[in-house]
Amino acid sequence: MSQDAKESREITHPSIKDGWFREISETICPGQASTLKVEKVLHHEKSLYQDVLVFKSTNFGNVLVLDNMLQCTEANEYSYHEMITNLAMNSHANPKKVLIIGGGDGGVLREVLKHESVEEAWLCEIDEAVIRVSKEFLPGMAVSFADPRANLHIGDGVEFLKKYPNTFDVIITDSSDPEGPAEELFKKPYFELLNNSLTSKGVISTQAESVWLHEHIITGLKKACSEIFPTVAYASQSVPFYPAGNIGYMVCSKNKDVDVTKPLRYLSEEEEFKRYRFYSKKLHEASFVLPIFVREYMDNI
Ligand code: SPD
Repeated sequence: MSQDAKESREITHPSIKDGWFREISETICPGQASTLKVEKVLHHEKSLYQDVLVFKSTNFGNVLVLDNMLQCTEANEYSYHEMITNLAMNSHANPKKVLIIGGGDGGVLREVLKHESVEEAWLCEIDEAVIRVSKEFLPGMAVSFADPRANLHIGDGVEFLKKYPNTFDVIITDSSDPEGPAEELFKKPYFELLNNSLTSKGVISTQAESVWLHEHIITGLKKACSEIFPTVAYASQSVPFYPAGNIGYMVCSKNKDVDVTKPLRYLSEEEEFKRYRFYSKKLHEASFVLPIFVREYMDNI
């Protein structure tokens, strides 16, 4: 058997055909698909909650896929993790205690712990498999699990929140799509729990899908959040590895006097270049400027 034939036999997962991973979902991205060329499948398992796949791509490093939906590529993960983290962190004057729901790959945790004000960061992930494979195959993201300020809880986010009222300054929900284990994290009762677990001027951010594909999800989130929080704003930015090349973030605060579209804390441009590859004060502000077609369905909620 030729070397080429042997290598192509190693690639076995239903989402991979002819050496290409295809992200196909009739519910999350109907009628369109992202593809990435696969060099080697590194890991595949059915965890207690979902299908977990890690492959090495030819051009974008290692890639994490949950239930056939792409979560991040090593090469470009910073575009998402820096935004979802800093939109919330920099909308709080002094975040000391931070909670991440989901985010088992560690990317958000790494960004949270870059903030000197943080004394304790908790991460509540339902699926231990995500943490385990990320430590093995995505070490640049999972690096902060070793930080002494990091605390890990394997379990259900909803149950965790019920036990911690009035505790966290910032809560970031880094979930997968609203199907399977993450479904509850897009519903109003979840945001009521988040509100309850925040301290008096607490801030949340949550991954809020794409303006091009998910009007129904985004409007549902905005409606639910606006019924709970006095301050609600939606940011949208480009990201190379999610459907339509775009992802949004719902940012809410319990503080009615804060404008989350303008960071309360920011670095000098020189410091931004040292710390970040994507986020900046200017991008924070710009990401809340939405195209007309999005304002048409969002502004009146
Ligand atoms: N469409 C997929 C959106 C997934 C967002 N979260 C991914 C987890 C990365 N830390």
